[in-house]
Amino acid sequence: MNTNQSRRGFLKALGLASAATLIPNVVLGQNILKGSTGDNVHNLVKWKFSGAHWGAFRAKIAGDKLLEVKPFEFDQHPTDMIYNIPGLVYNSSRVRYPMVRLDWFKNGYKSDTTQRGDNRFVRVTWDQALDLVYNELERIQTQYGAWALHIGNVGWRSVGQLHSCGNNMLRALAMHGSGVTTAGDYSTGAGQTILPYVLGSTEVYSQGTSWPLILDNSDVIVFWGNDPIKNLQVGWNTETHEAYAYYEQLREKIAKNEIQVISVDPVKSKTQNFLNCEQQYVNPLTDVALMLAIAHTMVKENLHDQDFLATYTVGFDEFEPYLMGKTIDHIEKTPEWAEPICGVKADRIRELARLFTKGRTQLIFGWATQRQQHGEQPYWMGAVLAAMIGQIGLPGGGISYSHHYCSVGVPTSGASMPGAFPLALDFGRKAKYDQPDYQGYSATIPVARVVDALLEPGKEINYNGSTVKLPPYKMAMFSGANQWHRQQDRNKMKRAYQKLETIVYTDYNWTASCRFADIVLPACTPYERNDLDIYGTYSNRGIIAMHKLVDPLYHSKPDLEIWAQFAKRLGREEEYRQGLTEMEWLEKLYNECRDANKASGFKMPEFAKFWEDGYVLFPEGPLWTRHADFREDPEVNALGTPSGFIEIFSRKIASYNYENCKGHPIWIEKDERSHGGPKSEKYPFWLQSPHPDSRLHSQMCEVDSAREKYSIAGREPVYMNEDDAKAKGIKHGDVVLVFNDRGSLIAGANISPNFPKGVLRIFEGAWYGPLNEAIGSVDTYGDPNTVTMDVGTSDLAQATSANTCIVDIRKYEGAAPAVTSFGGPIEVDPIV
Ligand SMILES: Nc1nc2c(c(=O)[nH]1)N[C@H]1C(S)=C(S)[C@@H](COP(=O)(O)OP(=O)(O)OC[C@H]3O[C@@H](n4cnc5c(=O)[nH]c(N)nc54)[C@H](O)[C@@H]3O)O[C@H]1N2
Ligand SMILES: Nc1nc2c(c(=O)[nH]1)N[C@H]1C(S)=C(S)[C@@H](COP(=O)(O)OP(=O)(O)OC[C@H]3O[C@@H](n4cnc5c(=O)[nH]c(N)nc54)[C@H](O)[C@@H]3O)O[C@H]1N2
Ligand SMILES: [Mo]
Repeated sequence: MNTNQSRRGFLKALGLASAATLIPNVVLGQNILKGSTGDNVHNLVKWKFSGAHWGAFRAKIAGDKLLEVKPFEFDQHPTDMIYNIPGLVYNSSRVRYPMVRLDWFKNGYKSDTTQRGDNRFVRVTWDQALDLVYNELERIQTQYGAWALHIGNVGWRSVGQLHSCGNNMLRALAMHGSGVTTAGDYSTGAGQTILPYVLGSTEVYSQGTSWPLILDNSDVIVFWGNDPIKNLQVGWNTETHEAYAYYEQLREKIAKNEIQVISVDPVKSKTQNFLNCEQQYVNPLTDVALMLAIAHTMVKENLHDQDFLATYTVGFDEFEPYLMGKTIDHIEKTPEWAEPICGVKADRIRELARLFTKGRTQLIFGWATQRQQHGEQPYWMGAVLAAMIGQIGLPGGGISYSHHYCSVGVPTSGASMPGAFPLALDFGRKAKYDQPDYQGYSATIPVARVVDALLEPGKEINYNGSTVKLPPYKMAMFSGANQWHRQQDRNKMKRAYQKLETIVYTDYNWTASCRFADIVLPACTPYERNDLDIYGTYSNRGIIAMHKLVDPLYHSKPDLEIWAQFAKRLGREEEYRQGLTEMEWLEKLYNECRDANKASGFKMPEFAKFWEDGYVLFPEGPLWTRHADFREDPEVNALGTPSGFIEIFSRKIASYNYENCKGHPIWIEKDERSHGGPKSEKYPFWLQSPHPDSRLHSQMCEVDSAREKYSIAGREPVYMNEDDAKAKGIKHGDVVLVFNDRGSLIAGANISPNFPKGVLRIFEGAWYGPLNEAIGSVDTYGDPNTVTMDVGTSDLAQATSANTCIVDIRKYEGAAPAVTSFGGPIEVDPIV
């Protein structure tokens, strides 16, 4: 089935293919929202509408019970993850009550912090818990000052513009005082820092060339360290999954030899298997060596586009001598030089150079190659390669860093999207503690360096051309993030967290982050409150109503309620809420959006109608080519770089004098690397920890029915190839130990032909389940960040290096300890 056509058919049936209109629910055949026709008057079965990272869906409710969900009919490529939602709501790992860690309950901020992680907690009332949080924040602001409060970066929270838990916590904290915040994120820390110097924007969070133009114009598409078929399942906002239709068309074109697609990846990815395309194996972490040698061949064989380089770029003349072995390391970057590093035969490297310059070539990078030590380099070198090919700004040519994300490449509707609950203070209002004195410490630190701040307080580090002085913060507040999943090196974290006096977590799930906190506040899930969301993060395809499906379970509350109760302690509850109820807020956000759209010709129904229907959809916008305006006129449409051109050499970066990020891209050996790299004699396997196929990070790991499908012997799978397994005496289904000097974890062996020799995979987000609170204790479930390395990518971005990690593996001898990750805290009575 050509699903793109059927999607268009669907739009057409709704009168949307050409003009902006509303969608009456009845067009769908029957009034699905009103329950099935067989219901008798006492039947309480209802269908409601909602959205999630996994897509929009309808939910069947009987009484106050969520029974099942089915994907919204518009979604032609729903992910199976959507079916986990009832299991997410009804889960034994839910945070049920406000909880305080036993020793913190007894001794407050002077507690024995070596007990953190023992999972013993005391149940308290909401008033007790919020008083404790409030009093601690008072103490921190008065005893120390703003530098002592760390306000954790908000992670993948849930969708919903009103209850967005990050905005709610940040707004409430902003009413109270200031704290240390973070810069960058775990996803693209290196990419979003380097690319503004090179291409003038972060590129990673940008709309990309429309898929129809790529499909019509590309001769060669290269997915470089990129697995879109796996990663397009989720979106930052409610995901439409529209991009999948284009991958189906691409698969057909590959079968007909109309487009050649190469996946440059050490692993046979889900995308490669889906498209049935070529794989270009490369040794892990060595892409820059491969790219340099491709560039070298282009120069040697005069294949590079010198007109493009002269017109649109600066600095090739400083880069070329490096390529030719005349500067820095004085090594010529020949294919023969690269072969032993990257594991690609010299002749094949030359072939790739010829192939990339023969017809129209679209490079499409994923984000994993920048989530490694020196992760700035592959991104910069990718841009240099694309500049040498000379097709940046042409449809189906040039470089993209975002097509694997949130249906980038599906044209943007152009409609305005609803705003969100404000995270800042209203105009003219001030915080209670309004004069932050950071005592010489930095008020903002790079997000991945938050553990270093605790272990090396006062240390000055380089960061993107400036100096950051790490504050030895005393208290940390988190919401909508799972720190004990996303941050690297658990045992380092254990050591560091002992220095913290108080940690407050707000979540609906009892993750390891709650286990290692002192005060835990139970949020409800997004399915237990009313909200609305953007449908299609980049396509802005529509607006989704998120009906409350069931009442909040146990003592959990919507984030907005939690922080409104906190604001009450400041005497600012009304101000916090701006005097509006939940439904009044939704109506306001909707109506503001409706007014904005009226002006640009996008019609939206009255709020009540939208709320009953569950959605508004907008027609697809015009096709678009990234960087086309720059190509057309590089003077008028200059890039945001210092020169306005593509910077192959950056004077600015060169002026920082960083050893690990120089004025142009270079090959730098890693601290540790498999396949003959440093330390590989001791730890021969590369452990990659990409994004899970069956979860969103740590979200849904708690869902037992989902875990049953992929776990091995009750543990997170570690994927490996047959030969490696044989050599280690490991069989499919065995319980194994993965270890290095940083730590060890128990996992279940999954033998798979997708993995080459020397490569192991454990998906990130596996719930950390330490045997006990002691530093060094084994992780019983299989969290890869038990063994990953916590160092900055370089002095430039100081981003996460999660993918630079080598380990060894062996069969687990004897009975493995039970998994401790799931099922919530050990509730204790402080009196006994
Ligand atoms: N080894 C390794 N580590 C990685 C990565 C990797 O590739 N390898 N990737 C990194 C990347 S790119 C990312 S983005 C991060 C992701 O890291 P996180 O964003 O921390 O990951 P999530 O598991 O999505 O955590 C979101 C948390 O918010 C909670 N939550 C959801 N909805 C709500 C709500 O409504 N209210 C409240 N209060 N809480 C809610 C969830 O229960 C969950 O605990 O991980 C990073 N870590
Ligand atoms: N299903 C699902 N989708 C998601 C997410 C999720 O948790 N689950 N998370 C979302 C988020 S927050 C993000 S940041 C994105 C992440 O998007 P990415 O960072 O692009 O995705 P990853 O899955 O980490 O890795 C993609 C591919 O890179 C390859 N790779 C790793 N290292 C190297 C290398 O050194 N060289 C080469 N050539 N290839 C390498 C891996 O083998 C893998 O096939 O995904 C988003 N999509
Ligand atoms: Mo991410």
